[in-house]
Amino acid sequence: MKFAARINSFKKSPLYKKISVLDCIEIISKIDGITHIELNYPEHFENIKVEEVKEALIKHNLKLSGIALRYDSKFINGEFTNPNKEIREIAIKETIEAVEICNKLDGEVTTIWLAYDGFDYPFQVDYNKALDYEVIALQKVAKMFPNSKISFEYKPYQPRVYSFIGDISTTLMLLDEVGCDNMGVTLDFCHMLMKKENPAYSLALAVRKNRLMGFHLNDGYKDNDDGLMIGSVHLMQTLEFIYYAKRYNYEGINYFDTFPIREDPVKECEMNIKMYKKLNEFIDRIGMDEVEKLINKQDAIAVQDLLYRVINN
Ligand SMILES: [Mn+2]
Repeated sequence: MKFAARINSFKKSPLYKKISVLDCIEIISKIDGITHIELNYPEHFENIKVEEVKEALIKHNLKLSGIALRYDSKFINGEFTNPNKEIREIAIKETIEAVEICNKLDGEVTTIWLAYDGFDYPFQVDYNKALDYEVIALQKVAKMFPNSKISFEYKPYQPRVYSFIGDISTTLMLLDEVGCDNMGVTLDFCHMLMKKENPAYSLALAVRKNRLMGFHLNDGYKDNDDGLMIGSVHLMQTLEFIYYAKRYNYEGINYFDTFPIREDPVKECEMNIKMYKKLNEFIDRIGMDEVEKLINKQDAIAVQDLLYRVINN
């Protein structure tokens, strides 16, 4: 199983004072069970060279899960849908650079989260014009790198009041329109909860359209991108999500998109890995066929008995 840690959980932790990305890689390499790290572009490449990252990964025996785009505040009015053509083009250029770096570092997937492509007021945007811009930009990037995986991470809101692409169905519709096999979807557990989606159902839909590319695992109370430890709030939905990941033979990265602020980020990440493995083992112990039989019964009491078996273990 592949488990990836979030650099900023360490870089921005009050426990560590002004540490570099290379320091973070060294700390993360000591986490029990970790296999990958993920870097943001351009954020994490401001003071270091790609070659230095490559050396650090080899030295500490870690792989790169991928590069995540972090578009800065010049895109405040939108990345691919910005009303200013020049800014739209800069967004495309930065995305291309991110895929190139991901490839240089043998990363598995470049993840696009469009923080600013959305709207806040009625009459603020022309929706279909914006979606056209979205499709054109994604096609341009995806066609340039037919052998690279590029994944779209949707989020319903924050920082915009509405995102253009804010749920699983709109994402799958968008990817259909883009029409490139190398583009998929990254499912962020908190983002799904924010949209009141049931995460396992979103996973099933992504598989149905052959677009599943990445997981961002975490937990929260639904309204906000809380970034809590996995299973801490929605235990059964996390178990169900892991069950379907197994059922559909998900072999991608399990990236913990959590925000340990008061917690030791090493212990927090280890706890996430332990929890994932424990839930995974629980399903193995019950048996995939048995869980499928349980689902086919459509019996809520039998499901509650599954929860009983989780806590009675
Ligand atoms: Mn995420």
